[in-house]
Amino acid sequence: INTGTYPGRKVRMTEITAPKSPVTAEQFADEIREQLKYTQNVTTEQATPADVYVAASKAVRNHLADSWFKTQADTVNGNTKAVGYLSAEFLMGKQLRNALLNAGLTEQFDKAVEALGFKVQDVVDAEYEPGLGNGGLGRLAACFIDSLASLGVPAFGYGIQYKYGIFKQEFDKDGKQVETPDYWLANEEPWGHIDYNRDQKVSFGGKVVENADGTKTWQPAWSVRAVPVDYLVPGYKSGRVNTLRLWSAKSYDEFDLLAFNRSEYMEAVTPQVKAENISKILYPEDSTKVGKELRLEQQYFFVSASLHDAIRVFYPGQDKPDLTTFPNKIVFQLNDTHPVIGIPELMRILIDEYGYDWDTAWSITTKTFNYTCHTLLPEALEVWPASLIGELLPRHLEIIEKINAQFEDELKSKGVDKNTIKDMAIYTGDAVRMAYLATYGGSHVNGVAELHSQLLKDVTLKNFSDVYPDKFTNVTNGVTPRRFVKLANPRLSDLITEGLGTDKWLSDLEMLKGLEPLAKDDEFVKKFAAVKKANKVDFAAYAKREYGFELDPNTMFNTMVKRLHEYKRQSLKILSVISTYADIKSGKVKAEDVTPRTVFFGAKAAPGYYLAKMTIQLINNVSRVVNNDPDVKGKLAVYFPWNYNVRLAQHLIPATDLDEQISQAGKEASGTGNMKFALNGAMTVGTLDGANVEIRERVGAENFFLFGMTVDEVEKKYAEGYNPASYYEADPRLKHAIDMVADGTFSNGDRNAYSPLVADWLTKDWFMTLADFSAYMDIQSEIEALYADELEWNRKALLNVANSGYFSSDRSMEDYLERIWHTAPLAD
Ligand code: F58
Repeated sequence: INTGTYPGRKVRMTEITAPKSPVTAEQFADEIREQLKYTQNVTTEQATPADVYVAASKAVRNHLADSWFKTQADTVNGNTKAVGYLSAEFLMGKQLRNALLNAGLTEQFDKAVEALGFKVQDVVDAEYEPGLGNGGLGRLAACFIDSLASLGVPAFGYGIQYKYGIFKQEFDKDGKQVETPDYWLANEEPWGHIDYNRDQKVSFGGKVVENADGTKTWQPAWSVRAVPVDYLVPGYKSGRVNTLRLWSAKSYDEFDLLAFNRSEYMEAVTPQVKAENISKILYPEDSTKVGKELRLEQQYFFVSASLHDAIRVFYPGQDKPDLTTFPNKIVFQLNDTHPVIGIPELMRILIDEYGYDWDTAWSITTKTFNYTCHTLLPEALEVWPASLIGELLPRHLEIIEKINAQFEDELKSKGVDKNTIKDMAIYTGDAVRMAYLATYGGSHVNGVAELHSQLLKDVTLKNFSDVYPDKFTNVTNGVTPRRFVKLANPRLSDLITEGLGTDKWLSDLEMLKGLEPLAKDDEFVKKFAAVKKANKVDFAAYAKREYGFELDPNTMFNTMVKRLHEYKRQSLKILSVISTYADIKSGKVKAEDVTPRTVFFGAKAAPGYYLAKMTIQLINNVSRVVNNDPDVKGKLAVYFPWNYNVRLAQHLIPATDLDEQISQAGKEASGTGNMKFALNGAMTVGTLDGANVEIRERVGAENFFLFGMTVDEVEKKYAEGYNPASYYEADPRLKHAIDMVADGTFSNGDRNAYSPLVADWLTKDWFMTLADFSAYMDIQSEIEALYADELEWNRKALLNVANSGYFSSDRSMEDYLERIWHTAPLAD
């Protein structure tokens, strides 16, 4: 039942109706047989687990079809505004288990597969994980569309179906990262439906001509065909199924006949190659600026197709729709700066394609868009050379210039001084600042955690916040409890349900608070401890099977998983591991005083990011040396499972005792791994950065291992002039650890192997790893003392679970609904 509050905090459906158990296991087995026979064209006897995977997936998809059609019809015909989530990345993870859960078919599937003579695990393993995102930003988009569907909010995710996702990571014999292409579509992919009949044309290049009546006509030089591939996004027990529409680029001209006739085969296929290149590859987050033209083409490609698609959906068959109502039909969220070209594109559509005047178009556009910023690093805010935009999108550059002129006038009329106006320019004459365009061109701007949003207002976008204070708001990130608790951690889910006496917490995660009294119940805490232990044993088996690792589940599992970046400070962790290794080996710490630990790293480095790749190499070689040293056996081990992805996260997070969130304060916008670990009963060692601040506030300072400088202390140190070498000299543990990296201990005696890394630490260390090292080492004794008391450790870990309900992406969505989108779930 939709509470109908508009706008409202309490938007969650009060009564959640589970889909009636739609089929029995026997019927579901028949449906799989049917799919095998008629769409896979194999008999059950001939079928492989991969065939069964495809057949079962299609059968599940069929179960969702009616709800999908109904949701679409209600979305278009109802009077509830929809949400369009524009994102260059959706890091979905595997689909089958999630779809089964939300379709209420999990048990039927398990039984049916066995009845057909297959192992469930083999069938589930046949799914290849789509990696259409780099990290946190892309995974967040996936959590958000899951939550929107689960809340019953009508929504479209719009993005790109890259042919190659994030690269596959391997390590060579020297421990270096090697990237290989991720061709995830090599086998049949049953989830995406390619809809050739709902295509859009997207054009590029050419010139703009002025007509006699003063209007402008863009005469593009070339076009590509954007074909949608639709993914169903089923809500959990909401009866709603939304759409994720990922665009694939196709050529209009299969090949150039003239060229082909001249037997110039390569030239003949050039147009096709050029067009299809657009959706060929996901950009790996990169510090270098290569291939930027293609990136802008990608951005415009999916945004233009999506805006036209929304008009098609909401004004079906209308040649002259009244687009002044567009912002009442759909509100678009710009997931970082990547889709910001949508602002001038909507202006162009309204003015050039539908004949609106500038002011009307501007009023529609600003009401339609909102912008989420995900970073604090100035270099990550996109700035496009005006020449590039001019070449690729000449009409858009004109529109951007005009937006900028209007903006300057507005600032002048508000009394903003000349220099500030210059600093705030959207268009500098040479470049276009996409974050500024988004801030001016949309209704709201938000950061992704309290601290981040505050820093956006105080630093990154200060001038804008001074002039438009009401635009700025915060929405703290969240994660979906369906994938990251229910699916990833079935044992903990069962225990939570037992403790609360209901499983309703899966759609109302604040209910976890009800576990708090149970933290006083030693018997319950012991059950909680047993869950963690069983998860660790499971992970050991998984790691053996997938990676050949020999793990000891009786050691503390200590994990640091995230993209490799200097600001995240994997260096701090590895230097501490080296220091501990040296202490155990030298006998400085007595063997009986050592808390046995297994340290896990998971991280991909951007292919062009030199120091990040060198850090990976160092970690791998520390792992090699430590794991082969009999002096530390049973006390310390280091593992770096390659190719960290959603699947590995789902296995490793539930098995982790201690999570590392150790970025330099003021650099991690939010983090979402931190939330997943807390929800799965890990303790966190972390700095006051991003959402760590809010996690600590909620779980209690006494249940969080805080260390390191604050944002203010960091700023002060930058201002004073930071000298990392002084920390190296002052702390003998640090000196010794760095010396070991420099003296060849982890490079078979080669003293040059890591010299760029060592030189950076000693002379630059921009993210102040060395300055926080002592505090980080000092907190380890606190961590180890608590870990020695198993019951107390688990009590605190349980309190982390009980108090992390706020970090559900359902709550994030409610905050967006209330503060930014001003819409609500569909009525039943
Ligand atoms: C991440 N950004 C933030 N960017 O770093 C993290 O703190 C936050 O929790 C998360 O967003 C969700 O808000 C992030 O993942 C990217 O991956 C970009 C992708 C495109 C290229 C530049 C990096």
